[in-house]
Amino acid sequence: MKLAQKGLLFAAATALVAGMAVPQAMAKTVEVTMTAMETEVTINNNGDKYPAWTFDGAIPGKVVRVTEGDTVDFTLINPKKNKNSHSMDFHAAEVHVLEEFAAVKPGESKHFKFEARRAGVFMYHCGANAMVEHIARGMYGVIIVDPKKYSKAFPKPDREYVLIQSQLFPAGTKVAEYLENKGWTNALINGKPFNYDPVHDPKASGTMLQSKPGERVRIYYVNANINMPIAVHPIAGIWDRVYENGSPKNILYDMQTYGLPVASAAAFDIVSPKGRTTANAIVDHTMSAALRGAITVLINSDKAPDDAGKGDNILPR
Ligand SMILES: [Cu+2]
Repeated sequence: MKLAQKGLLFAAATALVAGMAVPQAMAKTVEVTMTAMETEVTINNNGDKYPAWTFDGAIPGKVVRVTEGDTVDFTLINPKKNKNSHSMDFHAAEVHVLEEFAAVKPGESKHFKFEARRAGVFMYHCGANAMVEHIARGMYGVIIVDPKKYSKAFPKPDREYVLIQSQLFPAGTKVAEYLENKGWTNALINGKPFNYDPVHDPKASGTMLQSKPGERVRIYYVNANINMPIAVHPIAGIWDRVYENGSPKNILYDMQTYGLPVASAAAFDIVSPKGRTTANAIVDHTMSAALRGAITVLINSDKAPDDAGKGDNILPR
């Protein structure tokens, strides 16, 4: 064998040992289309209606999920029948605020792409003028950017849930009133007060969050409030880990309460005791928010269905 061939063989063997020859998950392009809809939605467990502004007709908008390195190919449609301009501001994007995030008039649409370069959990929202009103009326959601690889420090969880908290102001609230934090009536979790808490609201749908004893449950918690930070605490539990901004690089251990400023998000891991049924109440320990709706029940029981907290069920509607 010639020396050059030997060298090539050696290089190939070294690459295999170093793991270089193992194909990595290819970065992909993920097409996402949303339609701005000014429409009535059901805003509580009593069935009351609210004149919302939404992405695709629901509060919050759909969960966007990609892997670090993927390209998001996004289109926003603003139908002619709408009265207002709308826009999209992905907190996971690094672009030009006046270009990609520009407002789109009724009857027009906008297309842009960005590479989701950083793993984490990021809010998205409409940023059209007056932004405060567009967020308050429901135009927000979450984009989860999964890391390329899970690890011991950032393990793949057994179940996952998205909880997006926001403030409900009465229909007709003026911009100045939003800015003064005046008149808000409820804390919404995924669009309704006590959405998953039949203890505090017997009319709650009953879709509590569920897991089996001993499982690792990861909660992606987003602060879509207008004015208030959130104190995220699992009553009768301790956060095994909190990943600030949802990043595998930012890990805190054994936390009781963790604060989320407005427009931020984090991933919270909880692992329930094995061998018995337990329940946690995941609250915003800011009492003015908790008692207005920011309480969510997580039941840890052998009866948890296998598909709860997986796939499309991470945001129960
Ligand atoms: Cu809008």
